[in-house]
Amino acid sequence: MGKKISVSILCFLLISFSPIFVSAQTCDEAAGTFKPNSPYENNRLLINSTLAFNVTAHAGYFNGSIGVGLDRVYALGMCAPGAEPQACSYCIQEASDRILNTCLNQKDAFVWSGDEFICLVRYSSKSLYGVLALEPNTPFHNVMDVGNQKEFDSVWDGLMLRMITRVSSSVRNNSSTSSLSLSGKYYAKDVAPVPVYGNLLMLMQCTPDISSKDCILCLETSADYYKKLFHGKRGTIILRPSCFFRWELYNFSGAFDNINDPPPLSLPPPKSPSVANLTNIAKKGK
Ligand SMILES: *[C@@H]1O[C@H](CO)[C@@H](O)[C@H](O)[C@H]1NC(C)=O
Ligand SMILES: *[C@@H]1O[C@H](CO)[C@@H](O)[C@H](O)[C@H]1NC(C)=O
Ligand SMILES: *[C@@H]1O[C@H](CO)[C@@H](O)[C@H](O)[C@H]1NC(C)=O
Ligand SMILES: *[C@@H]1O[C@H](CO)[C@@H](O)[C@H](O)[C@H]1NC(C)=O
Ligand SMILES: *[C@@H]1O[C@H](CO)[C@@H](O)[C@H](O)[C@H]1NC(C)=O
Ligand SMILES: *[C@@H]1O[C@H](CO)[C@@H](O)[C@H](O)[C@H]1NC(C)=O
Ligand SMILES: CC(=O)N[C@H]1CO[C@H](CO)[C@@H](O)[C@@H]1O
Repeated sequence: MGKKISVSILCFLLISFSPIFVSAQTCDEAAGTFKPNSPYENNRLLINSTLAFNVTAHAGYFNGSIGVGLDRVYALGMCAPGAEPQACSYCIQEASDRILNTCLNQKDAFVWSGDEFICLVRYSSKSLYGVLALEPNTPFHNVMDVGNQKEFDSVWDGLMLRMITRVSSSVRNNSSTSSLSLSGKYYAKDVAPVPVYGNLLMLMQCTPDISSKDCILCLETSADYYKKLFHGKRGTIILRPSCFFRWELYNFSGAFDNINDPPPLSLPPPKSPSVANLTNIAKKGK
């Protein structure tokens, strides 16, 4: 397809406090550009000034647009389920602002951002609602390798398949999920014990507007991507406009503070990783 993509990354590895701030904004060069001071830019600025408010006002998920015709700007904002409104607002605001400051003239852009939890912001010249977007994708991987691949792979496959089935089953008990916002529709985090490393931790999320079939496709595409390109590495993050996929051998992003979905774990807590063991957030070549 040969899409041209530019990616810039901000990353802070706060080893002593363990949350790892991951943030990568992707400006989609293939989707067209706009001129400075154009109505498109103006509409984008308008959305930026209200998006954080609108996301928190809609319990963690909002999609909307401003403008007409070719100047119309669509946007989507989403926080991970359970995020406090204030933290959600901050995450969305920071992410939106960063898109505007980095993707200076690209009409389409997205960013997954955050430390304690993740949030997503997308801008586009086309309607985003219900449309699966696999590309552009932005992958990262740990530079370290896993030993004993066979045993590891079978745990990895089992966890991945279980989670994809669970995350995408939109048939949910309404009464038990009514307190969750839309953003929790396709969200799963889970842990499985692996030999040597202790725990394998995985986190997946799709935007709630796509179908469960598309959510499965998005996550499976990311799982396949890992297997084709980063098989044997000790951690992977794959960011796509419609879905987030990350797994690590350490407790990342505080995302695993309390795992409610599966039965309680009684596993040894993972040790704090060394720098070399963290998934390498390196700049992707243009
Ligand atoms: C986006 O909105 C926030 C909050 O209103 C503001 O502080 C920031 O400067 C805006 N970003 C740009 C690039 O205008
Ligand atoms: C956000 O909500 C405000 C009203 O509070 C509205 O005027 C604005 O257009 C909304 N933003 C978007 C992007 O729809
Ligand atoms: C959940 O509620 C929605 C409407 O609120 C309904 O359409 C859907 O069928 C319900 N799902 C289940 C599994 O009960
Ligand atoms: C839905 O969840 C409630 C509370 O957890 C439970 O009592 C009820 O039996 C569940 N209903 C179904 C159809 O699973
Ligand atoms: C990475 O972590 C493993 C345990 O998960 C440990 O045995 C190894 O020494 C660590 N590597 C480095 C370079 O610290
Ligand atoms: C993961 O890290 C968070 C924050 O550092 C901590 O509160 C939580 O107990 C940890 N979870 C596990 C399973 O170690
Ligand atoms: C939840 C929500 O706000 N959904 C809206 C997203 O945008 C489409 C149109 O672009 C609306 O139809 C949805 O209602």
